[in-house]
Amino acid sequence: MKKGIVKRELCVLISVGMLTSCGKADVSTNTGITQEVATKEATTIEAKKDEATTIEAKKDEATTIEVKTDEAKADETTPEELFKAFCEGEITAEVKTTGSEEVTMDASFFQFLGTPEEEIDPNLYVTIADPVDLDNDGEVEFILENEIYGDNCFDCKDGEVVCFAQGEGTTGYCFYTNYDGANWIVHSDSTHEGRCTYNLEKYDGNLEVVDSFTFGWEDWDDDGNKRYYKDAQDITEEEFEALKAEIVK
Ligand SMILES: [Ca+2]
Repeated sequence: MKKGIVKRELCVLISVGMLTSCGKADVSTNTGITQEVATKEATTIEAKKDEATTIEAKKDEATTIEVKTDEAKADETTPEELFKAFCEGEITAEVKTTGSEEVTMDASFFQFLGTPEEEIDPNLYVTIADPVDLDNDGEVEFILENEIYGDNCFDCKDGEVVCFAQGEGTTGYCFYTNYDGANWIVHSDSTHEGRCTYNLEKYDGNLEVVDSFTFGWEDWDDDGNKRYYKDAQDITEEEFEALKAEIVK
């Protein structure tokens, strides 16, 4: 009997113990859930913070991209588009001079195709010639031809139009020629008494003159007794004629 009572008591104790332990388990589980929720919330807040930071970063990135797009637009304007914009008066051209002052050229100075015939001034009327790599850098330059002054030469790149050579009238008629494997800009004065000169300049892609020479003849007394020269050297008439034939084609 005693054993039976002991067993029952043990059973009760075990049951109570289980209940108690169960109760404890519930409490601890609830606490665990609460902690878990708190942790999750914290994680969510952290994630949202990260997200906000990411959005801010993306905004910055977008601004950077926008700025870069504007820059790219300027860079991506093709030489043809730049020259067209100049001819249509949308942008001005910088005139390359030997001085330090800034000189600009406005296409409204010129007369283009479509000018009424009665308004045409031969000093101002220009025609658009085929583009040529005038500075020997592999990219073409653009030319406006005038009957009296000769060529106006434009380099169009990096969002800018630069007029680097132009005619100065009959004492400096401007044209280009291919000589000795390169293109050269020529200024000539060949229609006056007493002298005839050809001044050649070879440009590089930075519009710097990398080579130049002058040749011609002088006859200041106009007595038919000409002195032929190339730079400081005297040359023969035949040498002059041969050189001229190579330059003026
Ligand atoms: Ca070129």
